[in-house]
Amino acid sequence: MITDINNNPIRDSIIKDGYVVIDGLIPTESFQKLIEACDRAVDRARRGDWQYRRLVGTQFPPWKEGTDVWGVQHLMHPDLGESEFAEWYGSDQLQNAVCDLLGTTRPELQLELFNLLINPRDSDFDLTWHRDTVPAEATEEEEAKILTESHYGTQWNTALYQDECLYVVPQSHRRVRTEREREITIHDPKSHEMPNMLKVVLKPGQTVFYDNNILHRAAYNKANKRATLHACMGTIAGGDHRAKSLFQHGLGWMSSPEFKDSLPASLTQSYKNTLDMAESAGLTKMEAAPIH
Ligand SMILES: O=C(O)CCC(=O)C(=O)O
Ligand SMILES: [Fe+2]
Repeated sequence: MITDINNNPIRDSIIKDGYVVIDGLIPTESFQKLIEACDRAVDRARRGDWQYRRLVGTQFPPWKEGTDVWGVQHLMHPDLGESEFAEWYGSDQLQNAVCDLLGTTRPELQLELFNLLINPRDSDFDLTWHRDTVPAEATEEEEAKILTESHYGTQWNTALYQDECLYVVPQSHRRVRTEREREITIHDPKSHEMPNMLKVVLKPGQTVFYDNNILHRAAYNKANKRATLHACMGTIAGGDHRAKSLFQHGLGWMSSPEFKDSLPASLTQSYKNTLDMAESAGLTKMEAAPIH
C-alpha cells in the first residue's frame, strides 16, 4: 500500500481531504534529467520558440495574449524532443501511485495532459479561487450536480524546486460552496482571506495529487524559481467522460505517428486507451471548445 507523508493510505487521504502529498515519485536517476529538460523547455517558451504556453493575464485556455509565461504546455510533444518527460510519465512509481488512487490497474490507465508550471519572469500573477470544472457563477443546483460526478482520473503537481504556490480548502471537493466561499469566488476571487485555506508546501521531489474540484488558487511569484510538473491521467472506466475537458487543450498533435513512435513501451496501452476514448467521443481530431 502506498502512503502519504503522514503515513496514511493515499486513496483514503484524497477521498477525505481532496488532496494528498507523497514523497519519492521521481526516481533518483531521473531528477537531474528532468531539471535540465525543464530548463530547455522554459527557455524555448520564454523566447517565443514554443507556441504551446500559458501567458500571464489569462487563467484558462486559450492563451492568446501576452508574453510573460507561467506554464509550458505539452511536454510530451515530439517537436519538443525531450523524451525524459514521457519516460517519467510512464514510470512505475508514478503509474502505481495513480492506480492506487484511482483503484484501477495499469492496462486501464489513459494517457492525458502533461504540462509544466513555472514562475513568470516579468510580473507576479495570481490565479483566482476556482474549481476546475465548475464555473464560479454556477447555481447551487448546478454545482451540486457536477460535484457528484466521478472524475475517472486524477491530477497532480510534482515539484522540482520548493513550491509554495498552491492553496486549497481541504475537504471542499465534494460539497457546494458556503455562502462566504461563493461570495469570494464571484466577487473577490483573489482573496487572501478564504476561510480554512491551506498553503500546500512541496519540497523538491514531492507530489500533491488533488481533486480538481477542490477550491484552490495559486500565487505565481516571479522571484522564486518554480518548475512543477503538472499532469493528469484517467481510466477507461470513464468512457468518454473526460474527452471534452482534455481536448479543449488542443491535442491534435497526439494523433500523429511521430507522437506514437516517440512513446516508451510503458505508455503503449494507455495511449491506445486515449485514442479509443477520442473515437468513442466522436472527437478523433482531439480538439474541443474551451470550457470556461
Ligand atoms: O499553479 C497551480 O499549482 C495550480 C494551477 C491550476 O489551478 C490550474 O491550472 O487550473
Ligand atoms: Fe485549477
